[in-house]
Amino acid sequence: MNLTESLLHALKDHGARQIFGIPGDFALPFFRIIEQTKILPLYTLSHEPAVGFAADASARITMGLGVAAVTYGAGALNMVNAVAAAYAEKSPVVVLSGGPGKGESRSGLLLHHQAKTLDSQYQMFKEITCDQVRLDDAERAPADIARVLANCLRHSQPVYIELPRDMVGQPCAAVVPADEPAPDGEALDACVAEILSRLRQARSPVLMAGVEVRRFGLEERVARLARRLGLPVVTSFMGRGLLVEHDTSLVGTYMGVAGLPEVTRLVEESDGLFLLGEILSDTNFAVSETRIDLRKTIQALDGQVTLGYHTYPQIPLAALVDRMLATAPGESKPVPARRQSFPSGLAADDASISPTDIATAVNDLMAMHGKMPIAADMGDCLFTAMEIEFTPLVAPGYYATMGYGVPAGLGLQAATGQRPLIMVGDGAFQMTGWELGNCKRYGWDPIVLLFNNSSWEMLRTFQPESSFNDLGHWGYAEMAAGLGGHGVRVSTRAGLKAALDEAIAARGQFRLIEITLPRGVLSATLQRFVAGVKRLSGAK
Ligand code: S1T
Ligand code: MG
Repeated sequence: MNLTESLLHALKDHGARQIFGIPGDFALPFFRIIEQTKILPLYTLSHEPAVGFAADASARITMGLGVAAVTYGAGALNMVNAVAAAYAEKSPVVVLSGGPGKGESRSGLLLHHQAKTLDSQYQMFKEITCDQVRLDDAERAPADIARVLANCLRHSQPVYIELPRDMVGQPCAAVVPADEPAPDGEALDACVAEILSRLRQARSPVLMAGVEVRRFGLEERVARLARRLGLPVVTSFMGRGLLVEHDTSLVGTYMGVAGLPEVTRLVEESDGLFLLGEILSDTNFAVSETRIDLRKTIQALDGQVTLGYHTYPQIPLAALVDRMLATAPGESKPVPARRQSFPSGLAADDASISPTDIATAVNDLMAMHGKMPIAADMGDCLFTAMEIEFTPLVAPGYYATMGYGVPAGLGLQAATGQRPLIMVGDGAFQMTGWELGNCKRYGWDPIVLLFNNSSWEMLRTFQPESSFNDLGHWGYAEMAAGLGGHGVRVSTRAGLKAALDEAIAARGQFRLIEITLPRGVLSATLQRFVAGVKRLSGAK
């Protein structure tokens, strides 16, 4: 077996199911082996940011490893933003970059794709990955690969693997997965006892399920734990889409002043807020109506548990949940059903369309035809997604990069085979929407809802005097055919409903529905968010 085959088998053994990539001369040798061995299917896309976003989404939706294969320099550095997003949002993406061979640095010439030194790329990726390796020694390679992939899964964060092009065919032993160190049993018991006692004493305990719950495949167990403890469950903005397929008392999404008042009150008045795998970010907590005193919460994140002023180190989330299930009293307790309600029953009339009408139309569609997984970009489309029935959702809810939606939808369909709904603004579509041109080759057929307000509307909402937020009119619907899909533009609610009914009935090509939104019309959720941010900041 050669080094590349050993790496590919290891990726598959650690949960990778496909590779997204764009080759280059530094990567052609290992792309050839990927294609010839078929150990993992390869999907090439058109621009490396999309490769990173698709790999990220595939990891999130399958709770496995995402793999992004690129060439050295221009390819890998083109993907830095997508890998940074995966790092910030704890998505286990493996960056596989081709690299110069050993002898090339001795030529005395600067290499093409080289920025500063030949090691610069490796150093840059150190900032946005939890482990890195250059596979320049076939003897050491199996142990190095085992360590890096174990860290990718243990920390649920990206890792960087550089494959010098003169190493790809070197004979190499198989990779033996690294052992997972067991946590300290006594510390785990003490931690669980303290958490359970804190929750029992609380008048109004609440469980907030964060992204780590999904990343570590714990949704079913957490749903069981919530029932066992009789806890109402909420998610944060970033955690939206979690637990939706599990029987739990999922109340809604906490968004502070931008969320539903009953959910905001439940969280902010709780005297036992249990943050399980939740990232403490501004998009999740900065718009709190009343400042939540995080020192009074129970926080389990990044492999440790903090209660008040003390921390239990080395407490992996899975071990914590399992030990809590083993320790908590037997029967499930009844939890009052307080499920969030969502808009439905769109009036199919000639009125213009608002983002909340889009959510209503999607809720009607899913009520009739079943749930669809959603990939959402950054923009009002993501706030609108909060008004859609609970369904699996991949979105950059914290790092908040644009360009994520379309590639993430492609990654979602490649990884699961399910037809996704993609929600994307016109500004974000201009960045990576063209990746839809790859659907035909791979038989992907997402339904794409393009929120066209001809504007960077989120920015205009905060700075209306700037005309640079105007994006003008692009004929997105007309472009769809040229990209191998079907496009239609709608500007009334009747038109939107008809377009969705037609799209859901047609399979085999992507369906782009360009939705004309009147300038300044925002989703109900974004309106509350903007009003809340302005009120909290004292702005007019
Ligand atoms: N570039 C990238 C890659 N990501 C970003 N988040 C931004 C810039 C800044 C930014 C926003 S929201 C926004 C920009 C440019 C406008 C989005 O426009 P569009 O996709 O049309 O959606 P909508 O019209 O609903 O706003 C965030 C705040 O940083
Ligand atoms: Mg826009």
